[in-house]
Amino acid sequence: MNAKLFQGKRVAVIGLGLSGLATVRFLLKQGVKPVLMDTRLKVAGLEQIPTDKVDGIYLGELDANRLAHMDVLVVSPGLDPKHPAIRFALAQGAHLSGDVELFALQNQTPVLAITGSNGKSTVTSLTAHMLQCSGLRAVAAGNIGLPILDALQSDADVFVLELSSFQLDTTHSLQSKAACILNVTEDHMDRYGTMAAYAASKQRVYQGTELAIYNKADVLTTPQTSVSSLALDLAGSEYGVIQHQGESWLLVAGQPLMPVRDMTIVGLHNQFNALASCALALAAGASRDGLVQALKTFVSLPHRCQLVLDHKGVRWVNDSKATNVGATLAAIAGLRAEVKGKLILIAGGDGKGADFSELATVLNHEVDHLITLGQDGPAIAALKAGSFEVKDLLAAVKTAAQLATADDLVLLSPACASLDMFKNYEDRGQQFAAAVQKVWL
Ligand code: UMA
Ligand code: ADP
Repeated sequence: MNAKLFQGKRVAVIGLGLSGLATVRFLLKQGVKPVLMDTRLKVAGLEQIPTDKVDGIYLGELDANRLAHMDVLVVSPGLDPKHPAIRFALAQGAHLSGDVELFALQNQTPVLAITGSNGKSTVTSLTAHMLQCSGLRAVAAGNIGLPILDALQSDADVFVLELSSFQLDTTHSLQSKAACILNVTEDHMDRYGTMAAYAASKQRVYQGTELAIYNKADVLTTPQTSVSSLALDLAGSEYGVIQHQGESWLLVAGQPLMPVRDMTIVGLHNQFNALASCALALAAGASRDGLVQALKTFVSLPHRCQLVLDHKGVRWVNDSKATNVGATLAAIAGLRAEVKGKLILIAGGDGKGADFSELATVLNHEVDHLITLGQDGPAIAALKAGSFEVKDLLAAVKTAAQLATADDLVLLSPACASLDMFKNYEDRGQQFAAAVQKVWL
């Protein structure tokens, strides 16, 4: 369905968070007068919308009958399209859409699309940086934070889009120069129920792409449809990490690019992220010099294995963005080798229905002390004898401070979402940094 065809249709925007409000602004510009709905009774930012320009604002439980009168439902990523009222309306013939779909119908600029359970934001921002270092106007948007329909207003040569499975579920028409699934490990089981359903959602990123870039070591990322593809693997012969001039180098498009030690990001998972970013950026016209310059100057994103304090020989690391088991495993694998003393892990929060048993081996062999908090803290604590269960983050930091001595590293890498106790993962990371300053300085 073309965006123009929305004119004259009854359109509901369901969910009025960042992407919902951007959708409303976009529709108003298109001359569409949407109905606005949100299941929450209070929504920040709603006051920016002129009430006379919309066809009603309904807060609180969704009314199935009202929805059933709509032609198009633009559903926010945070709201499950399997909500009974939405399902009812779809069964009556309403069309399901989302902000990325509206973007896709309108956009004329080349797109790179990135998804995966972990590494999306790093690869999205690094790829955009590579394109910028190559002299192109690249704009990073989507799940990374800038609503995709706000990005559409920018004067860009390339859009680098971070797409969540939630966004992909309502996207049908996206065309891209290249699309990448970095990895698929368990996440969002409260929405999908099975890994097969979650992986199928991720696969949607390959629809309409000219090049599917995937992770050879992760079968769930392999394209399930016939499309030109590029498999990435640290040991690959086109893209990989090789020994060259006596040290490890990134191999990119069959040629050595630069020594790994010259990159600002560290850890094996980040070597993979670097290769994926190179492949994506080259597909959108980046130069090899641009790749090198970007990898030498990229500033890591906050809340991802970020050192917040190194004092009295103890390092405190904020990995609040580790909101699933795979991310926490990657953080421990990336950091353990460089910890001379004990590794003290703070974990727990809202597990989104995850099975934590995959953490057990690492908790028992790599982690010296485990401190847990939050709704699913007890399930994680049960995996390691002698764990400390605490009531909040300040208590977790105080407990870690009692256990820590010189050469130790205290890692907040929760393997869980933050929403049971915090506004979001940034809030959790900031509260951790503040507690560390208070307790350890
Ligand atoms: N919500 C309701 N009722 C509603 C609508 C939403 O209770 O009617 C709740 C949701 O359950 C959620 C919260 O409100 O807890 C926000 O949901 P939303 O759909 O309004 O979200 P936005 O503010 O539009 O932000 C979304 C993405 N959020 C989600 O997908 C949950 C942001 O990704 C993204 O940066 C933003 O659009 C701009 O594109 C955040 C995220 O947590 C970082 N993403 C998940 C993740 O990375 O794991 C998928
Ligand atoms: P996302 O946007 O997918 O949440 P981020 O780039 O923000 O990903 O990284 C979140 C966390 O995931 C990081 O703190 C790190 O622990 C882990 N991580 C990053 N890249 C990878 C990867 N390629 N494979 C596994 N884990 C990763």
